[in-house]
Amino acid sequence: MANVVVIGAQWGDEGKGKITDLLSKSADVVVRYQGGVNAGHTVVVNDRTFKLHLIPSGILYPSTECIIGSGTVIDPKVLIEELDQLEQLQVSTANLMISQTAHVTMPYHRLIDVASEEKRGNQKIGTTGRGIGPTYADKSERTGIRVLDLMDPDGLRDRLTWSIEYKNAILEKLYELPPLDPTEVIEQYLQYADRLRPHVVDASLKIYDAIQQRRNILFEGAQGTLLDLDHGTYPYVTSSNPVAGGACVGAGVGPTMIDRVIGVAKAYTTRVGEGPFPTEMTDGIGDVLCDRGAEFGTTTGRKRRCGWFDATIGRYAVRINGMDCLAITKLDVLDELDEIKVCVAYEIDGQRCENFPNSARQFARCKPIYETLPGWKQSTADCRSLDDLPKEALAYLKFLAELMEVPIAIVSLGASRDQTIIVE
Ligand code: 2SA
Ligand code: MG
Repeated sequence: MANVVVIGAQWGDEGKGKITDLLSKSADVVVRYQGGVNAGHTVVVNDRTFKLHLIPSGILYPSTECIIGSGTVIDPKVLIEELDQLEQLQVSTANLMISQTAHVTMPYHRLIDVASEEKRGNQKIGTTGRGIGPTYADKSERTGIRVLDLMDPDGLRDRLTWSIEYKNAILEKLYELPPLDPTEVIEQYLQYADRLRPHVVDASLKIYDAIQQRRNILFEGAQGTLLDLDHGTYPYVTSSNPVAGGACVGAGVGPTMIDRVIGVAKAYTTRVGEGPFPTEMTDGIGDVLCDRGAEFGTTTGRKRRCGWFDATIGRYAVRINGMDCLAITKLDVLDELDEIKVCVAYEIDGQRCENFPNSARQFARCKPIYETLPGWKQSTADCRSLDDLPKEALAYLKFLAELMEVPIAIVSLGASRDQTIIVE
């Protein structure tokens, strides 16, 4: 297995949770390298559903170490709720480690996230409202609070007294919101610190040691390639780097230490939040996929926009991530369709365009060029090998692999661990 990065090849919610859960079995260490509680993974094990935002799903394997890396942003309140939830379900959290250089989401980050979205009017991003952008903005502005600051009560008091005063001015003057009480916030965060302290480590050192010991590391991306701050559909993106390269920065490892990149893509496309989406379906089929695929956000419960598979962004994701192979998820959601469309390229102003354009305005003008394949009109939920699949389903997968020039290594046909085909 070696050191593998798993990334989302679309706009997030590709089913990375299930794929990382499968791969976690052979991983000794699972590392989250970016994002925060905007992520949402649903993992089903023995009929028990786990909804995790920050803690890698690898925690469900007793001997797997899980690390929340430096490139993430941590909302301690939510993290503690997750720890409590797992402990109540008798899942040990002793193997969870938190990077001391990760940044901490503060109450003002959430307030500013929500309030600034309201001010944006038609420039709205459709964020999860979890304070992610403002936490990363403070990191870049060098006014952020890191986990190691949280662990130092005197330092924290000093830093927070200053930053709450600063943020209060913004809350009051820009957003007409009541100010936060610094003492209350400081006391609350000191309590969080005590609860999290046993988990705090020098994460990049832990990861390096594990690599030296030839242990298998799984780097788990959150969100997806098209939501990447640098390489996604800016400005309709998240504030971190979900792409495979983000694993190096966010975990603190050199590129020479990564062996493989696995992309995860849904057999169709979804997007939650604003921004252009060429293959979006505005007809009834979109609703069918939404229902069958239970396409609602794990974090916010928002209905996801549904569209046909877009091989143009797929090819882009293969390139940007240096993808070695692909996992296709939720193939079963297409089971009942008469025919299935695949976007093979775009048309802009009468010109065929094979590549994903960087400008969101130009992307919004892309019209998909479709090829239509026949559906298979039967259930694939119980298929366990490629040979079990109806020939139309197999042809569909083959077509995607050819268009994207990447082999398909895993096919997922439902939420449970066993509803999976591993391609030999
Ligand atoms: P943010 O909150 O600043 O990261 O939002 C910026 C954009 O990134 C999108 N985004 C996501 N898209 C899909 N899934 C995500 N995670 C949750 C889930 C989302 C949910 O697993 O379903 O529950 O709503 C995620 N996180 C961020 C977001 O929609 C904005 O377009
Ligand atoms: Mg998700």
